[in-house]
Amino acid sequence: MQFPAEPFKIKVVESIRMTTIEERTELLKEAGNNLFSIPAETIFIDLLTDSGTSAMSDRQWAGMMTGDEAYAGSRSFFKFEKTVRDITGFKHVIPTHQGRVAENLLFSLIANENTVIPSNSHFDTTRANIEFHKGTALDLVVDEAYQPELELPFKGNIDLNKLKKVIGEYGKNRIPVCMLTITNNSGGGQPVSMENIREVSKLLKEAGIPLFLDACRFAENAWFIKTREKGYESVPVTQIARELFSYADGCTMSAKKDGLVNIGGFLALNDTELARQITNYLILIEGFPTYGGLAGRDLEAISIGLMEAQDENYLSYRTSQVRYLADLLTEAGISVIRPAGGHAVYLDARKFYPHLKPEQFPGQVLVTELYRHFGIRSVEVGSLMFGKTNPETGEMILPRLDLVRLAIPRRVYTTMHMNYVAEGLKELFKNRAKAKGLRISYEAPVLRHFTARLEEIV
Ligand code: P71
Repeated sequence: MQFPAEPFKIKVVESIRMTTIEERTELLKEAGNNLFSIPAETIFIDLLTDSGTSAMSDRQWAGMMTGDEAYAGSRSFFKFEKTVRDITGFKHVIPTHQGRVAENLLFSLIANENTVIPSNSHFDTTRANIEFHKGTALDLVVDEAYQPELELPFKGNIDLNKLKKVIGEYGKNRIPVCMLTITNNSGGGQPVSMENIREVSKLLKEAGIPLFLDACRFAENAWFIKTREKGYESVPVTQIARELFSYADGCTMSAKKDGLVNIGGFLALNDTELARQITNYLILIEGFPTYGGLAGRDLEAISIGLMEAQDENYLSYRTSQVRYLADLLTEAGISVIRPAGGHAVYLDARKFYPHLKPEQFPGQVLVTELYRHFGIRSVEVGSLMFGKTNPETGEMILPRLDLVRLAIPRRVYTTMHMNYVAEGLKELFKNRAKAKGLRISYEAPVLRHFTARLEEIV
């Protein structure tokens, strides 16, 4: 079926409230047109992120009640450890309170000023953790990833020729690990094929370099392999997941995505000596190795969530819901990254507002207008997030694309909510010529998009 209905019924509900356009206009003014500074209560549909925003199941909530809160040796930890081992096949399982701590632990031990760490595309927090330790993070995704409208099944793949070149140039001594982000969040939530993972693993094995997966959205990636890659049509997703992990030596994971929980993560790996060192550091910064910054009940909810995320009825619905929204927009002539990603729809804001220059933040204009008129929150992934102002000339250094991400929380919104979002965007698109550009009135020296203030250019 093309658009399966939600494979769940709703047992608990949380009211959402529609504010008035006047209220939202006032709130935007107070927030300096920055949606990170808007109270979530005034948002009707929140598509800021799919991270930590999932609805947990009745079984997960039941697990929360039976979690074992023992400081050491908690029963919930052993269940969590067994689940992660069953899914990934990795020997050592180290719980963390979210994904970036797993990255911090890993790169604290293996990254330094001599190291170069390639990936298809590093996520922001991964890149930041590598660069914090003075390492170099390289994005080697296939060139097709930079062509938004090109419809290909695996635009998250790493370019094997680029990787070969990097291995030839730096070698094993300077490359402590190669990463693959599945799915590739920074590149539009696009999946990596099994063939690509297999080939990368082969290349790296020959060079003696370990492969780590940034596995936040491994289940969505496995589903795309099942539905798009030849030979996997009738292989169960659990088996596909197991196979893709089998080509790697370890993974970092934010369970806030395909763990279907509101907090949690882990690092899993085969290298016993590295695991020992990481565990010692874990005790210093997170907690004892059988809870790692989480409560026993969180470990219980993650164990259940990781399995539910691999349920094929759920994955079919999940990816179809995202595609459904992308298709409605495409039909209306609105440019989005094709094909739809696993967790989000990415709008091309320069195409949406062709009369605005990239210096006028077309993505942020779209984000503010979507909130002002329809109470929908999205996030800009473009000139505001990645652009930089040259401190000497005042000139802006701009990224290749101005995107707006509509990230869909898991099991939270219905198809009717998706229709509402599409209708809102169509309305904005009709009136697009009226939109005015923005300029920055305050920016912090780093990660400016979180706290920047912007004003309308009149
Ligand atoms: C997303 C997030 C959450 C986020 C994080 C930082 C700034 C803005 C939004 C988090 C990821 C991710 C990948 C591929 C690691 C993390 C960090 N994504 N890898 O997309 O997508 O995980 O948040 O649990 O620390 O909105 P963490």
